[in-house]
Amino acid sequence: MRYARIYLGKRTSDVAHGSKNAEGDRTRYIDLAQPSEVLFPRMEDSSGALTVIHGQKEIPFAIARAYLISDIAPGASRGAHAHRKLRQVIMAAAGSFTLTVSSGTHSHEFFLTESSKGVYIPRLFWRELTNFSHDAVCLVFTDRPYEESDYIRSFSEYLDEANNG
Ligand code: T46
Repeated sequence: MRYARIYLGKRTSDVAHGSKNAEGDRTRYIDLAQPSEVLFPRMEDSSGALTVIHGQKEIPFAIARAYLISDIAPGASRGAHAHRKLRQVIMAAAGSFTLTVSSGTHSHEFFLTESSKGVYIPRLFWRELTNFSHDAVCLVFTDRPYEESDYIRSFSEYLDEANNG
C-alpha cells in the first residue's frame, strides 16, 4: 500500500488541504514512501488543552512503541541515523526543535513546536534532531519494537543501502 488516509480532526484553522468525511472529520491522503506532516486533534477549553493520537488514524500505522526524549543538554543533537524497516512519527510534546529528514539527495527541515503537529518518517530516511529549546520534549511513535540491528548509524552505509533499495 503506497498511500494512507489520515485524520486531521475537526479543526478548520490548519487543515486547509483536507477534505471532510461522513462524520465531519477532515482527512488527507499521504504518500507512505515520503516524509509528511501529520496533525493531531487538539481540544482546548479554559482549563487547558488535550491532544488525541491514535495509531492507524492520525498516525498511518499501528503503534508498537512510544518513547520520550527529554532533559536535552544545551547544544546537543540526537538521531543522525536511518532505520532499515522502522517507520516513525516525531512530535514536540513541549518546547521546540528542528528535525531534518534526508534521502541522501534531498533534505527537508521541519521546525516542530506545537503538540498538535508531527512528522511521519518512512523507512530508509536519515534524520537529525537539533536546535532543541531548553524545555523541549520529543515524543516518538514507531511501528516496530526497538532493534539495534535496524539502525544504520554511518551516513556512507546509509547512502549505499538507500541507493540499492
Ligand atoms: C530516532 C530518534 C528520534 C532503547 O533501549 N530502546 C529504545 O526504544 C530506544 C529508542 C533507545 N534505546 C537505547 C539505545 C541507546 O543506548 O537508548 C539509548 C539512546 O538511543 P539513541 O542513541 O538511538 O537515541 P537518539 O535520541 O539518537 O535516537 C532515538 C531513536 O533511537 C531513533 O530511532 O529516530 O530518537
